[in-house]
Amino acid sequence: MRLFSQARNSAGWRVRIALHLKGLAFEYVPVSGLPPGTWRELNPQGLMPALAIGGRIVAQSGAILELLEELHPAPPLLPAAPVARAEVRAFAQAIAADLHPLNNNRVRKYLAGPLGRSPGEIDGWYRHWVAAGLAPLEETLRRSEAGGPFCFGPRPTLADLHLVPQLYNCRRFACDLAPYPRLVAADAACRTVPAFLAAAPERLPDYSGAEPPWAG
Ligand SMILES: N[C@@H](CCC(=O)N[C@@H](CS)C(=O)NCC(=O)O)C(=O)O
Repeated sequence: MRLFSQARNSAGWRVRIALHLKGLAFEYVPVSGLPPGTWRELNPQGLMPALAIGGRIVAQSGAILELLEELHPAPPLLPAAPVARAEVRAFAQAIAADLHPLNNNRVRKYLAGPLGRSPGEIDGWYRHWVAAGLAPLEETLRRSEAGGPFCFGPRPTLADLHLVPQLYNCRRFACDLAPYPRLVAADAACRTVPAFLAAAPERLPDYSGAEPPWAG
């Protein structure tokens, strides 16, 4: 398998964690190192990540994560009980489908470029959507009977795979995470897991160390 991505690509980071948790060998291919035009040729969706597997290319981190779970069910990224599985998926999708798309790079570039918004306005946009996204997730975990130390119980799930890159991004943009102690605690628990540490951006050849390392 080859994973096409970038060091700080949040969606690709989710997949890297899953690959490491499941102990799967893969080649990491930084998209920035590909010859011009190659990336769109390989992946018509044009966003990162994409996984090359069996001579085909799979886009979308959610699709890749499901594929990995189907091909390599152990260790599982979801709990066993159907409703508990749905709760974990709901948490992950709130980040992947609702929060992350509003704050990713191409949206911020469009706000800055064609829409001519100032850095302060774009920071305000970012923080508005982070607060709108994270507050319900904090409340979800506060109410959950699954407990910690991870989002949903004693083992990392898809929820943690989505949370870690999202909080990293929030810290990059100096968001106040104090209102989300349960989310911050789950992120801290992930830093004790070798697979999460192995998947950290600073472990990758295309990382340029502007921020403090995640795996520290
Ligand atoms: N829904 C997609 C999101 C992918 C996505 O937004 N990737 C961003 C980086 S996290 C990207 O490729 N950005 C490059 C660009 O906007 O040109 C997924 O989960 O894979």
